[in-house]
Amino acid sequence: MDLDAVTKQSVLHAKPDGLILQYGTAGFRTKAEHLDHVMFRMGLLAVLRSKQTKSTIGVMVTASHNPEEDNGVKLVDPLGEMLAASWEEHATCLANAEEQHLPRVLVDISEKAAVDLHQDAFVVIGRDTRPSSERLSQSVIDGVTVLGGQFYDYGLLTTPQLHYMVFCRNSNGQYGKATVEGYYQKLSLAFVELTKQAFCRGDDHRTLKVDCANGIGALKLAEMKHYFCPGLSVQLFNDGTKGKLNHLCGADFVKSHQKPPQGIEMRANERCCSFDGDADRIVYYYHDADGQFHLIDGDKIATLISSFLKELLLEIGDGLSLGVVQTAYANGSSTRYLEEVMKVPVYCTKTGVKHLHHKAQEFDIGVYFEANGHGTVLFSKAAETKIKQLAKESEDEKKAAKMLENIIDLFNQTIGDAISDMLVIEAILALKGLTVQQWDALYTDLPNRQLKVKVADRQVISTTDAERQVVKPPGLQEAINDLVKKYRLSRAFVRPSGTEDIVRVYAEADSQENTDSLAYEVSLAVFQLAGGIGERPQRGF
Ligand code: NG1
Ligand code: ZN
Repeated sequence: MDLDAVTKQSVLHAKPDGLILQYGTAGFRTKAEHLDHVMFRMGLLAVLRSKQTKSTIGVMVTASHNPEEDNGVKLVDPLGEMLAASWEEHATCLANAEEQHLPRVLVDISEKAAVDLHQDAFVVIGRDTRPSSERLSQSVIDGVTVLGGQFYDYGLLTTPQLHYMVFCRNSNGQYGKATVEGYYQKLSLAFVELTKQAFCRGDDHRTLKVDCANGIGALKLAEMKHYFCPGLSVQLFNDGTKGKLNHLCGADFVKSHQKPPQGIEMRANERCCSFDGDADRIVYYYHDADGQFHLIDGDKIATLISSFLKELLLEIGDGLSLGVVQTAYANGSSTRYLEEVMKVPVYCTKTGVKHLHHKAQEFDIGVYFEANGHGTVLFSKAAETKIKQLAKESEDEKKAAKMLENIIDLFNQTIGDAISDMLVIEAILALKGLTVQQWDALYTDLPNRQLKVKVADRQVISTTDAERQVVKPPGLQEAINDLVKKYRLSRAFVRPSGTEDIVRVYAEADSQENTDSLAYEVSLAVFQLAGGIGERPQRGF
């Protein structure tokens, strides 16, 4: 390591005094103007991680569903997975080191992680469409080059595409070709194969309206959509030509406000979906004939997908295990439906896809989705081999096994991917001949509400039991228990956000009115018992 060169370059990417940032559930995320030094340093860290793992490492510059003025960065590990937990700590140390300590921290990390400094390093970089992203990804490149790493800059990519590229490069092309064209081809080939039967039945031409959050998803879908024709035609809205990224549109807006995005024309019973700003989340929705809005979130997506997979597994009768992984934000009705009606085992983990991802890896086939629409399906290597080598005795078995093979190719096995999830959902709806209303009618969501409370220090709250119970500050859980008891079918929990400086409150109950009251009362309890600041929570939204 040429530490003198690092020191010299680092001055050009100086850390603002006193700024402390944490590598959280989604990497570093804050206002773009505070991130230049973090980007440079993540370039340095990616080189060390690459040397240590002797693999290609990814760096993605994005702040996903956050406002356009924000930005963020996360590292992608060799198998296209989130960065290992021990390296999150290294990332935090490196990002917060004062200028003069930077060389020492780099040496420390190299020693602690037993990095072979003679090893070559290769880093691939992707970025979203934020105005700040291009400059910030250049700072990543400065970090990579000053430590002698090689790099390839993919430029504009969705987050899942970058994960895909990393995995392709580290699997010698076995997972696919590490190009955007390779990604399009892999997914669309699997989609066309999977839907052949549905579309040759002459079913009506299918149209889907997609709100792209004015983000990268629009550019990539526009390039890709001709591959789906004639089976599926997608119409893009909020494609970034006019509106602002994630502003009054996108998956996060639709999910949290439970209303349609601006900028999309919806007719009664038309199937619509929204991506988030980096295209790793998707939610569906429609207006019924009475003009009522219906949201189909990650929980209902997981239900549709797992029920289809369960049918295929029954057909091939092979005893592969299937499990669904959710978080505490999953609607109570979805958990009940999965467990009691579908008889599928359901597990709850802490918020953040890395937790869901790890749990899902325990099954032959692990379906994981956050309620906000981030998720995918993981097939273990053993399951994949079994499906491919199965002695197929009947035509039906053959058909089911072939479909499973296509589904394996269609799902991004590295991380939730709005494009690949959309294609799987569209394929299932077409094959099953399901309308969006029929899908929605699988179960009825319990009314729910999410609120945010500002407190002086959100870390005063600590939780257990997959974030469903508060252990600190004293008295808060008891207060929540008492409030929950006042309502029917009710549930509530609070947790400090990993991405914003707030505490999140979630409530569910038998009616929207009761849910809103419960959410308000719990917010007030947080405000009073956990050091609320600013305006007190108000009733009514
Ligand atoms: P936080 O801010 O920790 O709640 C949010 C989402 C997560 C996850 C991350 C990463 C909710 C309630 N939380 O985390 O599910 O997606 O952002 O983007 O949706
Ligand atoms: Zn995202």
